[in-house]
Amino acid sequence: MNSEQPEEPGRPTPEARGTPVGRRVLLGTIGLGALGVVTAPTLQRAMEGFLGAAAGKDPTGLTGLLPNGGGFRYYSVASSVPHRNATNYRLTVDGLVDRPKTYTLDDLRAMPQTRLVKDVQCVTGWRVPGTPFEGVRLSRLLDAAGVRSTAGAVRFTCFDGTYTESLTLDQARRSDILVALRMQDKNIGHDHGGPVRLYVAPMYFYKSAKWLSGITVTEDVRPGYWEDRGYDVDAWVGHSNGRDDEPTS
Ligand SMILES: Nc1nc2c(c(=O)[nH]1)N[C@H]1C(S)=C(S)[C@@H](COP(=O)(O)O)O[C@H]1N2
Ligand SMILES: [Mo]
Repeated sequence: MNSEQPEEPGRPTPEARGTPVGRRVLLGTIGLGALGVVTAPTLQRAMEGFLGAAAGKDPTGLTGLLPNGGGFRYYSVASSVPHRNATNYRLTVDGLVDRPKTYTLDDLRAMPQTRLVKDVQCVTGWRVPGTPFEGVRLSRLLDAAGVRSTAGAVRFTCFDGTYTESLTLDQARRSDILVALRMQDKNIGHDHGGPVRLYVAPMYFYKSAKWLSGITVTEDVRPGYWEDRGYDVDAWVGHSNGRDDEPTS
């Protein structure tokens, strides 16, 4: 069942603007990759399908009230993701840098950690208030690598083999963007993208790539996974993807 409910909407704009583009059409556009939720709670999805049908979309945040393990939905566009731990996790920083480097989990843990507590907001409407994230500032890793003057963007790759994200270099240097090791004051577990995920605090949660394995400094922004499917590259909460509501924090 629930075949009309993609894990993420394929293209936000038509729905956000009320154009009657059917989800079946969107699913056809997205293809099989988007269907691969690994351990999504079936009941939750069924209820979301029900509520989604009743509420149209989910501007009310009704589905956010469903029991789903701390308010988070589990999202993965890959059907299976290998597990990585302190022994075999690696993060590579390369591209237009003077000093490419590969970090182990212990390397990252040994660096100064920054803790931020803000609302998490998915572009589909669900929100988890006051969620702590902790990790190494992305800007610190970029500085350590020595970004070249020709660089203009940063591209992120993931060990799920599928998901990608990107930021402009100016965005990437913000102090509220972390290479996160902890979430909700625990080491990030596999389902939430552990052991290391990106955390882009000021943007919708799809920017926060899970299972982060590569940071490549590039000349230009290349749209990421969801951005190839219609979402904004500059995903500022409240100011993008056809939404004009303000974030609560
Ligand atoms: N590698 C990877 N990162 C990803 C995604 C994904 O499918 N794969 N989904 C994104 C989306 S749309 C959201 S809302 C969040 C969900 O994070 P969570 O599973 O920890 O709730 O991860 C983002 N990062
Ligand atoms: Mo999302």
